[in-house]
Amino acid sequence: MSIVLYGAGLSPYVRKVRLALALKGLDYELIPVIPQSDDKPEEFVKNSPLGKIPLIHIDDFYLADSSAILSYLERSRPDTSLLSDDPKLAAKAMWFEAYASSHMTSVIGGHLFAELILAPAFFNRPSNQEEIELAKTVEIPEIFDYLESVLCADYLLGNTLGHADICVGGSFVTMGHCGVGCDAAKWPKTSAYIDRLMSDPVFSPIISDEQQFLAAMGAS
Ligand SMILES: N[C@@H](CCC(=O)N[C@@H](CS)C(=O)NCC(=O)O)C(=O)O
Repeated sequence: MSIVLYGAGLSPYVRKVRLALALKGLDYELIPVIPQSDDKPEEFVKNSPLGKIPLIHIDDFYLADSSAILSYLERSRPDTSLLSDDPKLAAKAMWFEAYASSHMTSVIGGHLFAELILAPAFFNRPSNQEEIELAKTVEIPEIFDYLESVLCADYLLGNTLGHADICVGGSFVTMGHCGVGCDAAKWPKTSAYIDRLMSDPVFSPIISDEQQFLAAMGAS
C-alpha cells in the first residue's frame, strides 16, 4: 500500500490522520501543503475539492477530510481497529471526534493557538489577548471539567488508546505547543490522561516533529 498525505503537521485534522496511520502501523510520505499558499502541488488542487488539508492518496484513490480518511482506514485495515465492536462505544468515539473537531479545535486551535502563536509568527498581526485569556481561564477549564466527568479508565473509552483519544489528544498537542497544562490538583484524571497521551510512543515523534517545525519558524 503506498500512502501519501498532503497537509501541514500543525493542522489538528492532519495530526489526527498521522496519529491514525501511526497507530495502524502504516508508513506514509507527508507532502507539506499550506492551503493558503499559491504554490500547492497540482494533484492536491485537483483532488481536494474544498482546498482543505488533509488529503490522502492511497494507491489509486484520493480522499479528502480527516473523518472520511479515518473511516476508510478503519474499514480497509480492520486488523488494527481503532473502534470498538460495541455499537455504543463506537458511536461514543464518533461523539468525541465531533467534540474535538468542533469545540476543542475552536477553543484550543482558534482562540489559543491561532492567537498566541500563529498571529505574531505567521499572520503578522498582534495576538488578541482577550481570546487567549478566555480560552485559558474559562473555555479550556470547561473542557477539563467535562473530560474529568467522563474519564473512568486510562483512555476515554476503556483501557486501549483508540479513535476517540487520537481526536481529543490531538487538540492537547496544540495546547502543549502553547505551554498550557492541566492542573493535576483540580483535574487529576484529565491531567494523567493528557500526560499518558503526550508520552505515548505514537504521539511523541509527531509532537517532536511539530516542535522542531515551530522552533525553525521562531514560533516556539
Ligand atoms: N472537516 C475537515 C476540516 C479540514 C480543515 O478545515 N482544514 C484546515 C486546516 S486546519 C484547512 O485546510 N483550511 C483551509 C481552508 O479552509 O481554506 C477535516 O476534518 O479534514
